[in-house]
Amino acid sequence: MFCGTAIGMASSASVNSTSTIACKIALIAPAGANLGNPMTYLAKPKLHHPSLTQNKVCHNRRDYEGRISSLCAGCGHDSISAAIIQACFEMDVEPHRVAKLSGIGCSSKTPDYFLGNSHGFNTVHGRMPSVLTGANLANRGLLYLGVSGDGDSASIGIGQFAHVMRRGVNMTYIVENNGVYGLTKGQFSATADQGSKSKKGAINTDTPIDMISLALQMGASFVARSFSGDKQQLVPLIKAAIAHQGAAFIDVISPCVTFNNHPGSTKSYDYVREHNEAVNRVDFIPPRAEIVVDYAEGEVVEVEQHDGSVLLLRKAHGAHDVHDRIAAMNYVATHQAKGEVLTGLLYVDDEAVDLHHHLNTIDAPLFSLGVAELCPGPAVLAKINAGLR
Ligand SMILES: Cc1ncc(C[n+]2csc(CCOP(=O)(O)OP(=O)(O)O)c2C)c(N)n1
Ligand SMILES: [Mg+2]
Repeated sequence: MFCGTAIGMASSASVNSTSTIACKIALIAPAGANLGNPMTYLAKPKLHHPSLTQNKVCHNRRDYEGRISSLCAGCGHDSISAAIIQACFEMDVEPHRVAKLSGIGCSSKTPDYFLGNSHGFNTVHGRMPSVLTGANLANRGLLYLGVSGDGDSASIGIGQFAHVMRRGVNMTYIVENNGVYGLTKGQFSATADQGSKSKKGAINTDTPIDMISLALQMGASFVARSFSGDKQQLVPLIKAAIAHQGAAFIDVISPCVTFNNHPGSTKSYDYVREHNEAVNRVDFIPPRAEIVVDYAEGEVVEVEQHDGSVLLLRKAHGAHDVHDRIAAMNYVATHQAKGEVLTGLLYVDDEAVDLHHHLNTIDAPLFSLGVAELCPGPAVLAKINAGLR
């Protein structure tokens, strides 16, 4: 079902072709490249410094990279890719155990720029959640990473977004939120704040959709917001979301340097830096690792997840309880009314169960089942039919 590269991104041109494009591509191909399948992208050299450290599954950080990004220099989405790479390297994730899925948009292109050795599926615009749900039901043995944009998830894909959250699909769902349709030249998206200005000066009159509030309302069991420019906050949040056994959602404000990084935008680097209200800082402690705390007790809350991992929350504001869904919704709404961007872990249900639990599905991935398990025989079938008469 999956292939190592996202569908639609690999070139199918032939080197035997006399076309100028193919010849040019062949000229820039690195030594050792497979010239039977010339590339329309720049390949990263495979070489890396010998002193690069390896993690517990014998990979160095570069093994978690993908192709060279074709996004604009300074794009927040590239920082999110770097955070995903760091989180997966530090968590000793085996790349072949990850399935990364996306929709359409600059944000949805990014799975090509990280985890090049993982499974990838670039779906139709806004339809990633249903493909992810199907893949997850077929094979629960993989780690599912859904990557999407505010247009992909809050406009065309909003129905799919709502249902994947309420079903509790075990996944990490990241929205790279820039408030615009970056790929199609900067139209306001549904997350653009009312009254915010486009690059050309138009004012957005529509009420915004807040993805965090929607995810909380729809039943997501891990909800966080972060900023692409704050790796210190984002990396542990991604790790915690990956370890979470349920629907984990992270809304990452990710400025679009080309279409939405001007005064009047509420998704620009300057605006988010000035209005970032971090509710807590998360330290992620993997299962069985020793917990070492170097700050005052009382400011720290421990949250143990199903897999034994522990989240140490250093609270910036004593009042917020991350286990209280309703309080989180109020907290987000109150800060939003003040024009502040609330970041950090906002809600977690450490007892969360996922869609497989609700449906009581078999533990084994479907591909591993043989005829005996899939076809119980005529006697069982007759009994089922009799029960329906
Ligand atoms: C069915 C369909 N409708 C519209 C489009 C045009 N389109 C391509 S990307 C996009 C919006 C992407 O916005 P977002 O998800 O925010 O991604 P960004 O580029 O901002 O990262 C649109 C409307 C499309 N590709 N397919
Ligand atoms: Mg966008």
